[in-house]
Amino acid sequence: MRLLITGGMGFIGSNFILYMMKKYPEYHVYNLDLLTYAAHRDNVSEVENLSNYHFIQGDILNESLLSVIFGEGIDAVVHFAAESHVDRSIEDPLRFVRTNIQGTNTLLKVAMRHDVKRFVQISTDEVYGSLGQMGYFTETTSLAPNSPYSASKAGADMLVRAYYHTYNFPAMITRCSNNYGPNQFPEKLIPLSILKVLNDQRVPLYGDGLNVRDWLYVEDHCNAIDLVLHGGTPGEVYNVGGNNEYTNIEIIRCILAELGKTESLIHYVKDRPGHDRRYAIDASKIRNELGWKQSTPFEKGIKKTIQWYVNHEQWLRKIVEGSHRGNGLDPIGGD
Ligand code: NAD
Ligand code: TDX
Repeated sequence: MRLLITGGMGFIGSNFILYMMKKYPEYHVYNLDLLTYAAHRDNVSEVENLSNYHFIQGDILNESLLSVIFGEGIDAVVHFAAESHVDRSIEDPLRFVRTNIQGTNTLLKVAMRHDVKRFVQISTDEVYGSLGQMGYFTETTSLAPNSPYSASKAGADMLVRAYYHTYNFPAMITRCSNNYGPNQFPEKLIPLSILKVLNDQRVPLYGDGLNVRDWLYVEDHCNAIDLVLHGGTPGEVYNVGGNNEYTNIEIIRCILAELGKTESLIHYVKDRPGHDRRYAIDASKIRNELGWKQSTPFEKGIKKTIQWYVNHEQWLRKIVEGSHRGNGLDPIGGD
């Protein structure tokens, strides 16, 4: 199998590469990543010298570069590359339209031209909008995105759907809840809070701190993607979620307690505009049809995650210094 992974230097993509190369040592993995601010070269250092790992620095919008990569005989694509942070999307929606919508279309177009056999679009529960206190998102819940980020992901999902229906292109979509674990860029709630607390700085808590997210350990997400890649049905959507609903203040309190710090570090700040109140996923379809199950309880996953950041001070320092994307790169094909 020759597998193209886009966005493999980011958080989930890098965890997926490590997971796949361990589980399927015979696969050839091609990692196409633009190396934006969210990428970290150390994320895949474990595999970078393997002869079946190939890194290409480049843009998913670069059609000629994509043609060269697909010309290598790519069988399947797992598409992670995206602008992924809601707060940044509020500042600069167009960047999200460009990467997430236009980029996905370019990738689909070239993948189809090269007769790719499987395509997995990594989407998000945020495309469904916001829940009240009750209920869960299912695969048939209407899309109602509320941020420029989730709108751009919904746009990409609609293109994937259209390529399946119009051209019979064998694409599938996964929609996952909030991930946490190693390699997550410290702009997202959990790594940001860990970083702040480790430095005795205050943690910004938006609004009343009672918004709810459904947290999933990243390795459990990787396992779900693996199942969809190999056993999913083209044209189908699969929700993936942890059944780990916590308010944001509960998450921050947990991190403070684990690191032995007091609640004086909690800093209530102005709410995020359009802030979704609650996300919660019904994952019964992927459990029943593909046999997926979550294996990391939140209590265990959060401890492992905090310990990872404590042990990877160098990884964090590179981000602070701005050297995390590496130096002296030799981009292939330009972008
Ligand atoms: P991330 O921001 O950590 O990583 C994104 C990666 O994509 C980076 O390495 C970046 O350099 C790369 N990239 C960005 N623009 C690119 C372009 N034009 N061409 C090539 N590469 C480009 O993101 P993440 O948190 O790992 O999320 C990965 C995917 O999973 C995204 O599609 C996101 O929408 C989705 N998702 C994330 C979560 C979550 O909790 N983080 C939950 C559900 C779904
Ligand atoms: O400093 C903060 N303070 C705070 O209270 C930050 C960064 C966030 N928050 C709140 C906002 C959310 O209610 O914490 C919650 C989680 O925020 P994020 O980590 O920014 O994640 P979220 O907006 O829920 O989106 C994430 O999950 C779905 C990812 O960033 C998306 O890529 C994914 O699709």
